[in-house]
Amino acid sequence: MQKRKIKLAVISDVHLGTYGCHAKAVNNYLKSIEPEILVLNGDIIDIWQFSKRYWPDSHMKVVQRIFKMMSQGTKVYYLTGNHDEMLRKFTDFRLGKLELLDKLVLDLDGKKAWFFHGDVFDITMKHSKWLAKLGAVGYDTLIILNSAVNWFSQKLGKGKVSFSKRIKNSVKQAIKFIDDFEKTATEIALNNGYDFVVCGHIHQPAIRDVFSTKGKVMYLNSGDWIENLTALEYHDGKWSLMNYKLEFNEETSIEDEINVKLPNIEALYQHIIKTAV
Ligand SMILES: [Mn+2]
Repeated sequence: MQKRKIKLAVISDVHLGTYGCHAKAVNNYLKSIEPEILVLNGDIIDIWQFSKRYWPDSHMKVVQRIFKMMSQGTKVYYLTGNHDEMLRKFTDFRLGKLELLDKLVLDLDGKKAWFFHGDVFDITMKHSKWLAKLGAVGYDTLIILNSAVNWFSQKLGKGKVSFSKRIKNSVKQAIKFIDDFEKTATEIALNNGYDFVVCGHIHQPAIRDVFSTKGKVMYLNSGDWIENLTALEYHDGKWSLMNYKLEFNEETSIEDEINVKLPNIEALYQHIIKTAV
């Protein structure tokens, strides 16, 4: 199988470092593409649940794969989510082809695309829907507000406000949450004149046109790599949803292995001694 050259790929909610993560599938998918731009739209490494005890080779390979893609020319934007919010301290960090941000606006063939994870809506939807609706409140303000609410919530011993926790409560609640999420995202996007709004967070892959009196916006969600195994792709002026379960099978193979073996300690020692002279 040949690698596909595409303009842009978006993945989110990989949750590396958790048992639910389908890291091998992520690897297979990333191996199959050669994008100019890769957007990692939040919750890539699950730092909330991260433990030193669970970090298999397949998870390490995803990280190495992304670095390999960068070395081959792919520009990578890592947009932080709630499960990797610790990285928000380093927002605007840049290293070679890697950029760490909490939102991204790209010009795609003359159209404005707005990318962000989406957890900032958790609070606004629950506590003050009007706040998000105002649209006047900047995205950065929402992030600060979110961290503040989570901080208080933890101090009160209630834990963080988590979508996955809520979805377990009831299906009806989950459907309402997804609906509210999509409405909030599209309303703000319309108010700001974006053509595309691209989120993750709710683990619900989607590509849909939304119309209102203010105009039209396309709502996109890259889904997740826990259950749906999906990604968004943009190429030749068109968006598409990649569904791993439909497009890959056991026979799909792309030759491009990465070896995660670390050098043995003796070899490493010799190397350090040698270069020191
Ligand atoms: Mn999330």
